[in-house]
Amino acid sequence: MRLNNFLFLAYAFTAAAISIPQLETRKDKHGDSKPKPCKGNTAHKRTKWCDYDINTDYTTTVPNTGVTREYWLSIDEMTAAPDGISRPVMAINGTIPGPTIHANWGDHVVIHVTNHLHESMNGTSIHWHGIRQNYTNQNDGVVSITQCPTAPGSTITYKWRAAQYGSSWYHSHIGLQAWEGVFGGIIINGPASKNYDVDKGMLFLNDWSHQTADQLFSHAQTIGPPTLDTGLINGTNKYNESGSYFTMRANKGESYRLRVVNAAIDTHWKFMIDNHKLTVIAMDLVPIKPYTVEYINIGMGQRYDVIVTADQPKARNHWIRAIPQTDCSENHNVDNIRGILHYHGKIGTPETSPWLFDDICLDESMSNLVPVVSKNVEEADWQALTDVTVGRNNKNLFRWYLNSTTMQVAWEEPTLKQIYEGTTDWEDSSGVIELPNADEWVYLLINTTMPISHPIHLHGHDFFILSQGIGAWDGTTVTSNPPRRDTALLESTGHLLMAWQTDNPGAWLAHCHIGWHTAEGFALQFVERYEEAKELIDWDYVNENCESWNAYDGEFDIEQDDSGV
Ligand SMILES: *[C@@H]1O[C@H](CO)[C@@H](O)[C@H](O)[C@H]1NC(C)=O
Ligand SMILES: *[C@@H]1O[C@H](CO)[C@@H](O)[C@H](O)[C@H]1NC(C)=O
Ligand SMILES: *[C@@H]1O[C@H](CO)[C@@H](O)[C@H](O)[C@H]1NC(C)=O
Ligand SMILES: *[C@@H]1O[C@H](CO)[C@@H](O)[C@H](O)[C@H]1NC(C)=O
Ligand SMILES: *[C@@H]1O[C@H](CO)[C@@H](O)[C@H](O)[C@H]1NC(C)=O
Ligand SMILES: *[C@@H]1O[C@H](CO)[C@@H](O)[C@H](O)[C@H]1NC(C)=O
Ligand SMILES: *[C@@H]1O[C@H](CO)[C@@H](O)[C@H](O)[C@H]1NC(C)=O
Ligand SMILES: [Cu+2]
Repeated sequence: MRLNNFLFLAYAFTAAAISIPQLETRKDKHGDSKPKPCKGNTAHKRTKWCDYDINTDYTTTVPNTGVTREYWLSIDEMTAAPDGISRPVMAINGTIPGPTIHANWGDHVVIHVTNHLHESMNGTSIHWHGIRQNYTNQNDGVVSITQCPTAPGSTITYKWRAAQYGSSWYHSHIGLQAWEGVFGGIIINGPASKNYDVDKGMLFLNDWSHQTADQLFSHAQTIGPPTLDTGLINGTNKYNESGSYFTMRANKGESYRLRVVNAAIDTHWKFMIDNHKLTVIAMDLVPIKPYTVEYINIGMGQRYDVIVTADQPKARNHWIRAIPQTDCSENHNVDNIRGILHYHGKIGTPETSPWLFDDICLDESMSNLVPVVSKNVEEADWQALTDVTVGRNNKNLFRWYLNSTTMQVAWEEPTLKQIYEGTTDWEDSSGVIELPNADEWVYLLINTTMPISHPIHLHGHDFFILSQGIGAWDGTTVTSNPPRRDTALLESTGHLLMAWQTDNPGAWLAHCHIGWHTAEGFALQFVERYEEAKELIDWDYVNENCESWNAYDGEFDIEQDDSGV
């Protein structure tokens, strides 16, 4: 339901802002600027970090910086033309990608998010993707799970500790809002597993259409995933003769760190720079032993930190390419999602050729992804399997099923509210799996006979990948320092065996990161250590946000037309 501008503006002035809980630690006066690296961390010694280094076990040790970094973000509606073609977007502080959140390993981070989506009357929430939220589940930012939507005119404050380090991103976790432009980078400075000269920051790969994701949802639900128009590299690209390419300057001999994020709604990318190899130093928020490749495979929600060295003797301009893999989704502009790496500031049109590749949707090979901080997996204390299928619901709309459940949860009844109120008999459609015992090893096997791949993302944990591939699981597992991360691909007609420990009380979503699929119910939630999760809830925080949403919803009768997450 929509109202005209005048009416909702009048409402906005009456809506009470959420009160902001007191900060526990001192504020850094330079909270908005980039933090300085810790002692000893230089271009020639990136493994070092004050008294810590790349071998420090960050899952048990966190530097006590005593610093709180505070940010204010505003979610707005606007018209933008990232590829030269105008369309309505939603953006954070007027930019796509939004502002980067910077912190040092060990800092506390406080972020105030204000919803200005008055015209669309969209609620909002921001999820800090990959941030472990150790004992801080209510800051995970997922509607229907950890919070109600934050209403237009309201502000919500998230607080978490940067207990890991590396590259991540934040994005809206309601409806398809993330793919209308509501996302940005997170950089947590810490040690690195290889030296580089210059940190070039985030590099976002997005797919993009000239219609909004919300306009395309009906196609996705009734016919299937729509063919998207094009893609963006760090928020820009050329389309026909309009727009402009992303460009990156290099000085000969220097090396650069890029923090690559796949922020697409439905595109698996190969990312490459012609003539330049990439040295991969981290997957998601996990530093790995460096390995060098011609291109990387990057699934939705995943991040890779790569180092590229300007080592080419002759040509000055080289194409940077994000190539949609048509093996798993279609795009009208497969060959022209590009940027330019140029030496010494002279930008020309590159005449370079791509590295050879097969068009296929796979993760990086498990054997290359070796965490620096080595960890082994013990035998399962609890295990389950679920198969993945698609079908149509009673409205004839596509829904995804894990076993026979498609998630259907309500924005205004988040799991944390239900836990606080003592609910134990969960609806089947809530997809709740309870994990009541502390520090147990949980194994989850997800498999599918369908020829469609799905990037699986787990909140609240980095999980271990015990087995992954095309075809059924053959019963073998890698338990000695397997890859661990927060997002991994369930490959087409394949399986993914994940493992983690129940070391973090809360309600944690696990879902496919294809935007359409999340909205179509491809999700489960783990209620981990119910009693302790309940103790951790700051009821005033959860409840005030819900009350302001309920008041808004009561007035405007906002419709929810998706899974709720
Ligand atoms: C996670 O939180 C628990 C409970 O506060 C604490 O004991 C543990 O040290 C924390 N872990 C990390 C890595 O911060
Ligand atoms: C975002 O915009 C708000 C005002 O709308 C401003 O106060 C804040 O500093 C901006 N945040 C960043 C990170 O630029
Ligand atoms: C946001 O607004 C758009 C445009 O009106 C609508 O299609 C979409 O369903 C809304 N999303 C949410 C999460 O309310
Ligand atoms: C990409 O955009 C972000 C946000 O504007 C910026 O901080 C970053 O430096 C850009 N990345 C590169 C590689 O230029
Ligand atoms: C881009 O160019 C193609 C081919 O000339 C044309 O069919 C299409 O309408 C153009 N698209 C836009 C959005 O201008
Ligand atoms: C899915 O169904 C299988 C076979 O019936 C069952 O063993 C398994 O426990 C179910 N998985 C979940 C997560 O409920
Ligand atoms: C999933 O794996 C289990 C255990 O290997 C097997 O019994 C089941 O048939 C598989 N299901 C699918 C859909 O592949
Ligand atoms: Cu999926």
